[in-house]
Amino acid sequence: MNLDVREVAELSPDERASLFERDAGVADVRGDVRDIVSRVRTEGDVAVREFCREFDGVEVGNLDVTDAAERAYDEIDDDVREAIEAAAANVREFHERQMPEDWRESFERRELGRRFRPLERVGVYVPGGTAAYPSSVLMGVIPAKVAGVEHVAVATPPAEPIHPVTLAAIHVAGADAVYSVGGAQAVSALAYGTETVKAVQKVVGPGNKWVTAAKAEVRGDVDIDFLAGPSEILVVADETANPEYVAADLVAQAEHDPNASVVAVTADAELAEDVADATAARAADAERADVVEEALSNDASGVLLARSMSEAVLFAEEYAAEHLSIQADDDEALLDRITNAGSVFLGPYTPVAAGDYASGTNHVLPTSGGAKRYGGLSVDTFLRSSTVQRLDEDALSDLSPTITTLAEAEGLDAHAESVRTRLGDDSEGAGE
Ligand code: HSO
Ligand code: ZN
Repeated sequence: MNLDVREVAELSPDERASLFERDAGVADVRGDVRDIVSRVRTEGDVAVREFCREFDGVEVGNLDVTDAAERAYDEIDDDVREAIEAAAANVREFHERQMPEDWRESFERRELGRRFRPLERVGVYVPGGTAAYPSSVLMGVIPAKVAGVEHVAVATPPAEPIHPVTLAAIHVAGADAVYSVGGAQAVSALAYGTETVKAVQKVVGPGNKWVTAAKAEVRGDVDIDFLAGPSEILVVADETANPEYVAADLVAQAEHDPNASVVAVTADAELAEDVADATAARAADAERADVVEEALSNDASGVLLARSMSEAVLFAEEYAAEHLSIQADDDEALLDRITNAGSVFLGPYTPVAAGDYASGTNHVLPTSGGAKRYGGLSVDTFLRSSTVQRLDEDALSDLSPTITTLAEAEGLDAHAESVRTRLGDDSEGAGE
């Protein structure tokens, strides 16, 4: 394949829309997904089995395959088991650091605080399909367990057998139930429950366009994390970047999905040409060359030349990448100017693959520009907070004029009365 370098300043409105309003095909499948979700909701296991047959070509025996996880752990190769354990330890450590503590403090005479409690039941979707995703098991299950969620269920597509490394990761991460179901039908089963699948309060995890559309569909009936669609990377590079490293990172994320969006932007014309050439060469050599080349040729991918690093920064802000890699001399200064990014990778020795698997940060991240509005999966995803307060008589009398005045301004006298009755005070609000 050939990759053309395009100039940021010359992008047409359509090209800009493809780059900045990425939806990875989710809108196209919303209608079909609505039918799948509602059939699973009304028909339960029967519909789940039928969709497994239709979409995965698998006649599932047991939908509940929880017991298989421990067996797989014992059976896989030692080096893979050790890699899972090592990655899991780093993910656990990073997420333990995120755990907030309950607190109570005095604000003058008011005692106020905040406490955090885990959700009780959550479902983690783990993609299957053309690749196995044991790493996504760790990224979904471990933060939930660190947060203290009692019942963490995993749903993953019903290959026969389910990839043993995925099952082993489920065991290491400590999931409580495993279901052999994928796609929109899995999201619906987790959201509404079936005879076999226990309904959860929140469905999290990445997925293809069907999974992502299904999460959008069930949102409201259950909570979801956010829409985490096919992978994206934006590399912001300057003339000091190694074009081979940039190309390697683009091809790595491109191999996930034909709908992946992989972009490099630089103000250096020579680097742009070198990245385009290196990317095309690596794509041709890639084991998953078909997927990589399709991802590279989609309208949301490309190598872009900016007129200055400031224009590259503006581009990055607008693109709001799932993964932002900064391969530039003054990477920290560039980072200071960029707010919109799911996860940031600084410097030449920090490939996105490090965060995908092993450094400890989470790889379930906002795609399609979601990074403008929210961050990736974390322990917070699995916690809800309550505020707590206690006032004594003096504290309530301090507040009384403010409460009663505002209550009266809102025409809600019973609110004011609930204060007055405690203070033996029958006066009107402070304004009177
Ligand atoms: N880059 C993907 C995560 C992943 N990579 C899993 C390899 N395995 C989305 O962040
Ligand atoms: Zn990846």
